[in-house]
Amino acid sequence: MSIDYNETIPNNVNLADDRRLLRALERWQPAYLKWWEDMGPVESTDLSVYLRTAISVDKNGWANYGHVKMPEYRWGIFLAPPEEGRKVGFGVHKGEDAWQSVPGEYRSELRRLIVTQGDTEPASVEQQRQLGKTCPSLYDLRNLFQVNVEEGRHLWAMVYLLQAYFGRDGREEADMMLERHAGDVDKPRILQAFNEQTNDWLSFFMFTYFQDRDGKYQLASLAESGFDPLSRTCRFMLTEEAHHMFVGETGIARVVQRTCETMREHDTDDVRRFGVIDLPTVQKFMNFHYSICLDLFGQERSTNAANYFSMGLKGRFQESRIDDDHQLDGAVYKVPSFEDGRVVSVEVPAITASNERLRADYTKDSQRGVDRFNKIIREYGVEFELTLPHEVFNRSIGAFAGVEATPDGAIMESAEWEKRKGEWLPTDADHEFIQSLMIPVTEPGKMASWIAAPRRGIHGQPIDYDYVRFH
Ligand code: BYC
Ligand code: FE
Ligand code: FE
Repeated sequence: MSIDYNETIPNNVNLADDRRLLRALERWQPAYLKWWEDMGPVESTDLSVYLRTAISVDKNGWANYGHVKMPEYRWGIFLAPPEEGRKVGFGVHKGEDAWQSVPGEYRSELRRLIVTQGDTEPASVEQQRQLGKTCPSLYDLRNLFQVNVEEGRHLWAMVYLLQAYFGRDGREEADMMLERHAGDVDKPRILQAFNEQTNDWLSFFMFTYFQDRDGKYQLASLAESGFDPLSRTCRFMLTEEAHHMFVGETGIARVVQRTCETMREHDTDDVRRFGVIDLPTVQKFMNFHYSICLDLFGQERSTNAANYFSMGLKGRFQESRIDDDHQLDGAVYKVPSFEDGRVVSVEVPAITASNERLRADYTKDSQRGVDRFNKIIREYGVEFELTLPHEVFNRSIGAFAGVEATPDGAIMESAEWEKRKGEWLPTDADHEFIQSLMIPVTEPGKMASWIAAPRRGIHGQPIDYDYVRFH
């Protein structure tokens, strides 16, 4: 049986004309579909979901809406349109023509970046696979699946690069993307935050708020790459990432709103008994997700990062808008460090500090949404402020790995941390409580007790639209 891949895989990379790539994809696609069936959203095979599918990169094509049977979703391969005469924007090759093929001397670094990026995409789908069973509404169920299919597409994007540009070892790496699994003891995903459990919807909203935002910042840095196909791929992925963060931000906002409503209505902050999530618990989940996401940026001082930058493979956030030489000759940057039991700030060569700089950009962006959550809380006249924990809190990578501290950054002994960490991170009892709220709501327009309705529906549809049809 022959499959018209040009038809089943929407693309703008001339797939039909590239026989070598087609053959690689012919091998990989069935394995991908098998993985989706085994490791993707549970019990989703028969569902018909109101999804957006990218069928081209222009304004009208990239967001095509309609009900789709989940396994028949058409995962496509899209690169943002080429920029005429694009140059390498930073590093030692600054000003040279951007590379249309892999520069031989940087092959392994480039492959490693693409593999690390690609690995996170299926990981997130695996982490979220149980959530469909406990959706708080059809609207949310649809958003979950939208995020999942797009993360699947992001895997396709990286697999395309590996198969099209890296020959045999690229094909092997593509196969391994489907062999590592989130939380697997023998073959875990590469980055730790992608091995954590995401088994409840509060975690899902925190994930899409914080972890997908790491995606935004990493993709933005890779979009600066001198390797043009990577740059173009990431630029297109970023258009999809915006929606994932929207799901996270509006999800947390709706939780906060529902809680504050209930606090006002009953004039109490003891709200768990009304089936809503108390704000201290929201704070604990925030502490957890934000801190594990800070780890995703790597070490504050990193020779890997310095190499990626000088080689022209991975830039800074919005590199071209930064007013400097883009080579960081003699430039310095302040990074946090832990010395004599104290957090201090030390000046290091800026080129080694690009992980830290990206993390700082990320923190600023994360804070903006938290400010909006606090605005909602204030509007209800509730006295409570959500905050991002200090960078030293609950870290496993970098200068603060192994250091114990409160969310305010007060250092403590590990014995005390063990005793008190339940004040700041979700405890088993907190997880149990959240799980007790995870009762599926599948009647169009209805919401679970713990979350407010969204302000509007999707793509002009009403909130009580049947976003997911069960057959
Ligand atoms: N966990 O020199 P360093 C997304 C390792 S999210 C475990 O600082 P580097 C998405 C590191 O590998 C975006 N290990 O590392 C979101 C190194 O190992 P070796 C994902 C870690 O390379 C939601 C050693 O520690 N994209 O798209 O400068 C849903 C030394 O570290 C971790 C990318 O990450 C960790 N957290 O920085 C779906 C972009 N951190 O060499 C999708 C590509 C570090 O000693 N990746 N290590 O064996 C990169 O740019 C870099 O690999 C990192 C790490 C920024 C992640
Ligand atoms: Fe992604
Ligand atoms: Fe994402």
